Amino acid sequence: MILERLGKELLFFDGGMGSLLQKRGLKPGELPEIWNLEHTEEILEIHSEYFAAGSDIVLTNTFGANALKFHSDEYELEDVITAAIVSAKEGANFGVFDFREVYVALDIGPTGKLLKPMGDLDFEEAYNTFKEVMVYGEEAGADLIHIETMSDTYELKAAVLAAKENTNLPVFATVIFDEKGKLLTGGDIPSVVALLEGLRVDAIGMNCGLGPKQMIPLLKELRKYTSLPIIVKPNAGLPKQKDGETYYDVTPEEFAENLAEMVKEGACVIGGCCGTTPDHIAKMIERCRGMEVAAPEKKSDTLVSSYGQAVVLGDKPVIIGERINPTGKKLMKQALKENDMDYLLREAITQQEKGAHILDVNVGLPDIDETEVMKEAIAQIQSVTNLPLQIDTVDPVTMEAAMRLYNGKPMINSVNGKQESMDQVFPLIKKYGGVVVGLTLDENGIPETAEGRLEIAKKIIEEAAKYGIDKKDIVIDVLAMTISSDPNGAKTTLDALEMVRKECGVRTVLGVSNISFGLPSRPIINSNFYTMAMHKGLTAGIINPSSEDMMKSYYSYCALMNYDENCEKYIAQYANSQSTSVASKEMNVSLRHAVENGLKEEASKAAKDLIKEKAALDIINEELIPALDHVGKGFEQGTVFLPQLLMSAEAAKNAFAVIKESIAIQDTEDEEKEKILLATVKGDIHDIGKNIVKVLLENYGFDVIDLGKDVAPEKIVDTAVSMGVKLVALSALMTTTVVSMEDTIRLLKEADPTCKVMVGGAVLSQEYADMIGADFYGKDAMQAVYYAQKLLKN
Ligand code: B12
Repeated sequence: MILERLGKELLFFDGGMGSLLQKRGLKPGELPEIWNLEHTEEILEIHSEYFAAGSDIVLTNTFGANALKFHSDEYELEDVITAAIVSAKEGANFGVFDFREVYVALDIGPTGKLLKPMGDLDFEEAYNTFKEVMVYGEEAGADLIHIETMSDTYELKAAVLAAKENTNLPVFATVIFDEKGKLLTGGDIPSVVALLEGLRVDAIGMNCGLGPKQMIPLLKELRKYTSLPIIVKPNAGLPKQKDGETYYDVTPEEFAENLAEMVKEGACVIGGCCGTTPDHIAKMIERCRGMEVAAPEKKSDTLVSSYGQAVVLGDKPVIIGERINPTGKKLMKQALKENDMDYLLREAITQQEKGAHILDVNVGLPDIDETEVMKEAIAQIQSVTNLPLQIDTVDPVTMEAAMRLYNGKPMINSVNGKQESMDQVFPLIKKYGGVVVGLTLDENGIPETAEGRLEIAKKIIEEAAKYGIDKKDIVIDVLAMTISSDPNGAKTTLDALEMVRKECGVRTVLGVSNISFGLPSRPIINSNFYTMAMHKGLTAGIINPSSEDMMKSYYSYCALMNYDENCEKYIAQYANSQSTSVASKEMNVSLRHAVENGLKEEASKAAKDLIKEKAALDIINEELIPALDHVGKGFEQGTVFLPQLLMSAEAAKNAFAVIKESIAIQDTEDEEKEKILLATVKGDIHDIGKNIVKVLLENYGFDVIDLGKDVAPEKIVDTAVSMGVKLVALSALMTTTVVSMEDTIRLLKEADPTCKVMVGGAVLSQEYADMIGADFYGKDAMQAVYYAQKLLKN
């Protein structure tokens, strides 16, 4: 069994497959997996070469073998996968000359589609896609599942769940990081660790994207957080281009040396990805065989995560925003009843802006479908904020539905000392991962003494251990009882906090505001109690981050206890503040704010308000474009990630839909309209600007034939010629797609030298436009109209 060896001895993977197939004649565009059936001998030969080089584990040729990527009229997916496994097994017969035990890993790559809300692939559809492949793979005899090259935590979660729920095979998972240690969708190393450890994979690591040298710092960081055996499968260096072809230039010797370094840094399953060959692997094994492996070290960090970041519940206190909860909040109740998700999103963003680290989400109301509303709330809140969430519900069905859908490792509120509660909640934590809040109450209610609460805390921790849930994944809530009815309430809670922290060695959480129920000026009591609680060891206070008093407690506590280096946060917060209390006003969201934060409904509303006082074009130029520029810059600097970029784009589109309505088509005459062909060029899916150009041109009486985005040069040329168009308008927003704009212009001019081309889009300039042979460059949509009028209306 591979699991018995994993982490105890060095295990060797194989190397690249794609480039070896290309050498053997795989054509561009041809599906490599078809070779499992049509060129079985070649596949078998590659596997046997890797086995002969010394690999312990080889990956099947199934990277793209899933229903979303693999389309063939001739072959069934099941046959492709079965053949892949048979070839890999056969490869061992030809390549293994000693009597070592070797393994065939079913290779699982990404589906090639983006999951909602970034793309249109549903989470469960992704899950089912992986499930199908994995079930075939296990049937055909795979020894383990290796999920690799994942760049989105959500897709990764779908794949791991599919493996865990439908097979009995060990699961290895590796992701693709950039040099800063970030996934495409923004996830960092701790967030990947939190997710994968929560889902209980057997080994974790990284592959592809980088060469071994660039991976070493990331490996160190990974080792700091993970308790699992670490896999590294770097490329043979960073990709280089020559004559339009990609190549990698790290030699087998250098690769071997670098990988030995990685073993010293803690990797215990090693292999290669793109550009590596049996020679690289042979040299690597020669160099590393016999090296001692660093046993995986158990870490005790309490981590919760979202798709983009992890929050450590450690010595420094963290804030859990309490506002998304109907209890005692009339407006929130109404919003939940009316399914007004934007209200929730606004609360989410406000709390983030005010300094919350985690957001509590509780939608429990008697007369709503809690499960459905919770699912929607989680999905929507995760699309506007990357703060980790606390799923707060007493209903196990809602809890499971939310945990399944959640992108990351959530905090779960809650379990308690009642047997029934533990029986329901712990299996869910074991399966999906999460940090669970344990309330110190049981069948006999809430103990009046601190000792009584400590006993329940111990019971919860012991029971969790039976499921293999480590105490680092439990935070205890010793419960704050209101002092107006229980005079010893605060003291008992504070004592219990201290005992639990010291005797159980776990982190703690507390809903702070309950303490003052029934008293006047509650923030005074709350904030003082909050400070006392932090001093007794409260890790996470569930508070209202918009409360000035609570935040003062928080920032001053952190400054006083040296959790705020050089009092930086404190100074930033209060250096210029004169006022002592600012009444929290209902936030009036500006269009810029709505677009920057990806609030769709708010963006339409703000646009509706603005259009009453401002001209459409001014709104576009002064609000929409600057807002998108702002997120674009953040994206470039690595502070904004694709999901947020996407939500901003959606919000901008919503606003534009409103603005568009207000631009009444002026032209009513029946005259024959001049045709203009419009498209965003091949490879480019940015179409917001193009759509603005379209509306303005139509508004000025032109007949716009809109071919959409990502349009091939041939299609543009064919349409222009067949429809006798005299002006073509092209949009491109990326440096990489200006090339296809150039191709399009060249082909157009060949087909019809009289046809004029105007171009635009953020990356273009007059110089660029001249260089690629355009007739006109317009820096904004209005310029498109002026040029069209000059050309066609004279
Ligand atoms: C919104 C957005 C997205 C949205 C697009 C949604 C959509 N349906 O359009 C999403 C999230 C999908 C997206 C995806 C990606 N994006 Co993007 N995106 C942006 C962003 C933030 C805003 C673009 C925008 O809509 N601006 C507002 C409109 C109104 O402006 P505009 O298009 O320039 O149009 C105006 C004028 O230029 C002109 N105009 C436009 N077309 C034409 C045509 C003619 C004929 C004329 C005369 C005038 C004209 O008129 C318009 C109105 O005045 C920009 C950053 C930025 N500030 O530009 C990045 C940006 C363009 N994206 C970028 C990147 C890298 C990507 C991705 C590759 C990210 C990824 N890793 O997957 C993918 C690309 C996928 C692909 N193959 O195309 C980079 C490009 C870098 C570069 N220089 O090459 C940018 C610059 C961000 C950055 N700074 O890194 N993106």
